[in-house]
Amino acid sequence: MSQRTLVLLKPDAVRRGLVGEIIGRIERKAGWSIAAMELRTLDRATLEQHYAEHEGRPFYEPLVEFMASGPSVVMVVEGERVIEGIRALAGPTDPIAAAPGSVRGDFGTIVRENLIHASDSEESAQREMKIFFPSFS
Ligand code: RTP
Ligand code: MG
Repeated sequence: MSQRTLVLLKPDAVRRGLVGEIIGRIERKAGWSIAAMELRTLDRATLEQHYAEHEGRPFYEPLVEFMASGPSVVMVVEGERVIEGIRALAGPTDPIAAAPGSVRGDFGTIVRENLIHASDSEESAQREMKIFFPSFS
């Protein structure tokens, strides 16, 4: 079943020069393709919408600040089971708990600066694609 998902390569991935590495992993998955992509510094309003579910949690403010601290790569990726697939390619939220072979397991240590975001369900993908690519359908 072909799907679309919203992927962010976070400011730490851009700063550390890991964009090519991560996009390469996505591109090499059979049948997946990049449907939209842009280098963009995210503003607070966009991030507040994106992370609304986390408002009020202790990590929310530092998260929004980090996510606005430099450019991110904002992408829509499409293909077979891509929603579950990119979550698997990313690994669990805490990079120390993430297995080697996953993006977070290979390159991350800090929970906040965990390199990549990917929508966690069909519903989140629809919501997040609208936030980041309002004119894209
Ligand atoms: P994401 O939404 O970014 O794909 O990550 P996720 O589902 O794996 O994690 P989630 O629980 O939705 O948290 C969103 C992002 O907030 C940062 N975070 N920091 N305890 C902490 O310091 C903490 N917990 C979460 C991470 O950047 C996480 O990806
Ligand atoms: Mg999440």
